[in-house]
Amino acid sequence: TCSKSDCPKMSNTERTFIAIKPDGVHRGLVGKIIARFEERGFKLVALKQLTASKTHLEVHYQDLKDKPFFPSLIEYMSSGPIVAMVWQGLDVVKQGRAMLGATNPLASAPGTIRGDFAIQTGRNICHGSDAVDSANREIAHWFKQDEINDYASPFINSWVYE
Ligand code: IDP
Ligand code: MG
Repeated sequence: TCSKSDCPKMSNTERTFIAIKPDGVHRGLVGKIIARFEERGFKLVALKQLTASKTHLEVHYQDLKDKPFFPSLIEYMSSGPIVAMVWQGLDVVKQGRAMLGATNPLASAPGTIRGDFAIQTGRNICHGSDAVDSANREIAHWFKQDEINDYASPFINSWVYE
């Protein structure tokens, strides 16, 4: 037996909210971004395309409402369709952030999504939750309970985790 923090079998139920922003959709990067999470071994448990309302985005980005870029951020994020996803797996919140790269693509390492596909912060193509608490809040904000698929994946359980 092991405790949640050191036991992959017990802690691989962590979930994060990942979104492909309107620029990522327009630029045809949906497949490439999904592929990185699939190839890593994370499990896709929810996915939909939607154009988000400004009100919905103002709640999503509530912590940034006093920033000077907030109005342009809401404009950008509501300008076209977003692909919203929930990915599940061991340490997926932190790993997802690492796979995305830094907020400013110019500071993102090659090999990260932003480091490979983006240049400016205001067009950084993807979103990822920054902590387990915010992930849970964001998942509940973007998905209804019955849009999340709680399915067993024996292949992942045996061949991604030991
Ligand atoms: P994150 O997306 O890496 O978590 P946050 O600081 O939470 O970064 O900011 C949310 C989003 O707001 C960023 O991904 C980016 O699209 C936008 N943003 C953040 N800082 C700036 C800025 O200085 N100028 C323009 N847009 C910004
Ligand atoms: Mg953030």
